[in-house]
Amino acid sequence: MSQTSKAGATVKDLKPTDAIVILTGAGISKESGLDTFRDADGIWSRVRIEDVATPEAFARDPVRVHEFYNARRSGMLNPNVQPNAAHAALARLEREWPGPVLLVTQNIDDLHDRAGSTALIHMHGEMLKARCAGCGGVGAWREDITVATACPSCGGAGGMRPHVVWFGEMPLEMDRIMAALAECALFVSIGTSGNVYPAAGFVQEARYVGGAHTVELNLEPSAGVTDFHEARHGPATELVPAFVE
Ligand code: BV8
Repeated sequence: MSQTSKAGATVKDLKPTDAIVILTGAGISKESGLDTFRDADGIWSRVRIEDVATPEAFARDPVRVHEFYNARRSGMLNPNVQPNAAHAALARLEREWPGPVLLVTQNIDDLHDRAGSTALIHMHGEMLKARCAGCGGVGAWREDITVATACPSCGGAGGMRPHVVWFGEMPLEMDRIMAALAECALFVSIGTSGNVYPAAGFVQEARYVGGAHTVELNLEPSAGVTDFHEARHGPATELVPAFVE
């Protein structure tokens, strides 16, 4: 990434020691074949959050919640689902930018990991990990989970769940994220509709606490587009490599 990005003067001149924080959402994985949530054909057009993505739903109907996540997990494991040019560009930025780069994703897929990003926080958890409600053990997980699945750590059955953050649950590593937002010089939000908090509030934290220059790269204006210094709209596989160059 040059001293000023492709956008030239509109993007603050960054010093090589400057820190960059990037937030991604479901839109960055769309061109890899994974559904978003709030687009017309999105996940929440087919199921209600209250039925499949809250602790109350899991307590009420664990079979239905397991079916929902088992279907999404097998979709993510489809060999046709591969990291795209936007994931690759962000991994390249981490390798090539001399200052700190932190990638915070709302996504529970492993496409950033497979693209090579390592300074990476999955704030809403990871689909390819499972957690035991009994002992709290977390481990890699690629098979279906059912109410009969026993925990590989404690042997208890019935408590295994996807290691994802449901609505009403605290996102992961929030202290580390807030500290990074308060220190960054550039905040870039990619492929998110800006509807889910606390992630949707990160731009304000970066801009007004961190003094960062803030950029939205999204297919269309997000709910928080007016919070950004600048916004570019189009597919992530075009916008992100151009921005990172
Ligand atoms: C919490 C994991 C507190 C599971 C998910 C104010 C402050 C704090 C909380 C709240 C608040 N107001 C309301 C809340 C509660 C709630 C919330 O935000 N509700 C919303 C609906 C109003 N928030 C929470 O519950 C959070 N927890 O606050 O805890 C707390 C405090 C103390 C103690 C305990 C708890 C937890 C939220 C996390 C929920 N889990 N997912 C799963 O994935 O199944 S959220 C879910 O939404 C996904 O993680 C997803 O990533 C996330 C955000 O969606 P997006 O990624 O933005 O996807 P979306 O479809 O919406 O948009 C896609 C965008 O991409 C679109 O703009 C589209 O135009 C664009 N696009 C499409 N194609 C492309 C593209 N862009 C570029 N290129 C393309 N090709």
